[in-house]
Amino acid sequence: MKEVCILIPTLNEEESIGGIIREFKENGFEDIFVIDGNSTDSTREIAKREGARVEVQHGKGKGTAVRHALERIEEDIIVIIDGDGTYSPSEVRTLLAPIRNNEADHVIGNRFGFGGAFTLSHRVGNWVLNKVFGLGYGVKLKDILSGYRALTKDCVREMSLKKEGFEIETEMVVESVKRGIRIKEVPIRYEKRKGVSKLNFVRDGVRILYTLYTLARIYNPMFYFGIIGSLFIAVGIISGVYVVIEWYKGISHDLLTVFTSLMIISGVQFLMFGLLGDILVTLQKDMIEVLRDMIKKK
Ligand SMILES: Nc1nc2c(ncn2[C@@H]2O[C@H](COP(=O)(O)OP(=O)(O)OP(=O)(O)O)[C@@H](O)[C@H]2O)c(=O)[nH]1
Ligand SMILES: [Mg+2]
Repeated sequence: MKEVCILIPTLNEEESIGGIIREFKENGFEDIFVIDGNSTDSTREIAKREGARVEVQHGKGKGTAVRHALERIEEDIIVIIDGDGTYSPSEVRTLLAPIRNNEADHVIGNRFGFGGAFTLSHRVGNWVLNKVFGLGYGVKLKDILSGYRALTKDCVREMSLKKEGFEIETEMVVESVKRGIRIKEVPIRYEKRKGVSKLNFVRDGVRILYTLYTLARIYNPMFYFGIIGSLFIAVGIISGVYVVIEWYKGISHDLLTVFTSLMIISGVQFLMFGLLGDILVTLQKDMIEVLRDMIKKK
């Protein structure tokens, strides 16, 4: 199947990479591209021996590696799969089906579909990040961070990807939503990883959360400014309640009263900024629709 390229980012995955490549080949997928992050074990040697095209990435991080590889792939469909043995190559047709049936351009393997080998912290962390995504972008998905997905080359070309680390999946999903690319989730199995994890639960979790937040600035200004505004107002309410309680006891806090007013006024201003941003975004979307219609009519 020449029109599909299987892309595998790897960093010290000698325990699993050979088996993954073999299984894809057994399923009829010959075009396999391993993008390696300067592994110090025998990942690259094994991948070459099994007949994959192997390149060493520029720079550092999974995101940098994936972006580097995407620029080099010419095939119409790209399947991205982690090289740690957690995903099953035999399920690749499940991911390709919605693209082939013209139902979607970006298919995500949903690890929660069949339960999945998650630790409690990873399950909770993923749940929180998927919920924040739903709130910020208005699209309900169950597994935005999955390491097994299929995309058309056309939709990859439309995306503007910049992230260097584990935020790359988040950026791909956000870019898809922003550009109206059709996303579909399909249930897949998820096994326990072989080898050592490269993910730092807290550091990478915070980075992904921050990415979700910052990328919403232009797409959903009310979400972006609303969070800051609500925080200001919450602090203002807490200090305000304290000031009033103390005032009833006969103690007045002048400075804290000024601080409370400032917090509430600033909070309301942030909310208004969000509202204004929302109006601008809506107007811009309407304008784009009108321009699209005009181009179609010509
Ligand atoms: N090329 C490249 N690949 C990387 C890099 N960091 C991680 N990877 C690969 O990206 C895939 C996902 O990394 P994992 O460590 O499994 O991260 P994860 O799946 O989010 O976390 P776990 O649930 O602990 O497995 C694996 O195939 C890694 O080898 C990197 O800097 N460069
Ligand atoms: Mg993994």
